[in-house]
Amino acid sequence: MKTMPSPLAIDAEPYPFEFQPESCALLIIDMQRDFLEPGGFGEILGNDVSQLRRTIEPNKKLLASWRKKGLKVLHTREGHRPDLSDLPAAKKIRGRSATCIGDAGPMGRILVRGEAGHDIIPELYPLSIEPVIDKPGKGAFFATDLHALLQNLGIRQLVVTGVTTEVCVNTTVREANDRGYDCLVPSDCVGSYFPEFQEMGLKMIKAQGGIFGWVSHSQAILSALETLNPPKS
Ligand code: C5J
Repeated sequence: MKTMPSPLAIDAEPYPFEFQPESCALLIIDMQRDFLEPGGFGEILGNDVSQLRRTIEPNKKLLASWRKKGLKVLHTREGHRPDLSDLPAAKKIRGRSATCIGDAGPMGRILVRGEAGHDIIPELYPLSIEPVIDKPGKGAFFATDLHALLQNLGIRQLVVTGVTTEVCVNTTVREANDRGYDCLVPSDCVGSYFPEFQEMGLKMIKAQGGIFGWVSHSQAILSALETLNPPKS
């Protein structure tokens, strides 16, 4: 009978996360040029992109180590079809901004699939074997095939990173939790334009005994990854 290897305990709050590498995927949320790069949609809206850019280096290190161990990686991008047929009117007009989704921006049409600003930043660019989930909403499970992919891959744990902490990361963690996944969020690999939302977004995940999941630091995950054997070729 095949036995599962015993899980590795990763230091986390509210208590250690029992990491099962072969059934755990790294899910990187919306590390898109329009959110992170100077001159993108995020900055046009008046946000300080440096609050998000500090997550690039820790994500790069985590991604490199994750790939080295041959573990599963998935990426998401928030955006819409070029004809905007999947963009609800409520989302288009929300915020009453002069420039909104679908309009011309500095990196092409804002949050439209295929445009430069919609793509993932070069520092974390997906490999061809890594699925990219194009999502029209904030949560990565809404109107996508993410759940089916994870089920087919035998995944039941997620390390969730990316932006923004209180919006797409939190929504995705909540959706994942309701579908039976255990989520671990490394605090230095998620970012918000607003420091107070960064703090509260993480607190909300780990509150009440880990109501939506666990919060840790990428170093704790890197240390656990170091103990794993390299993949069999
Ligand atoms: C937002 C996201 N904040 N990826 N998107 O609109 O969090």
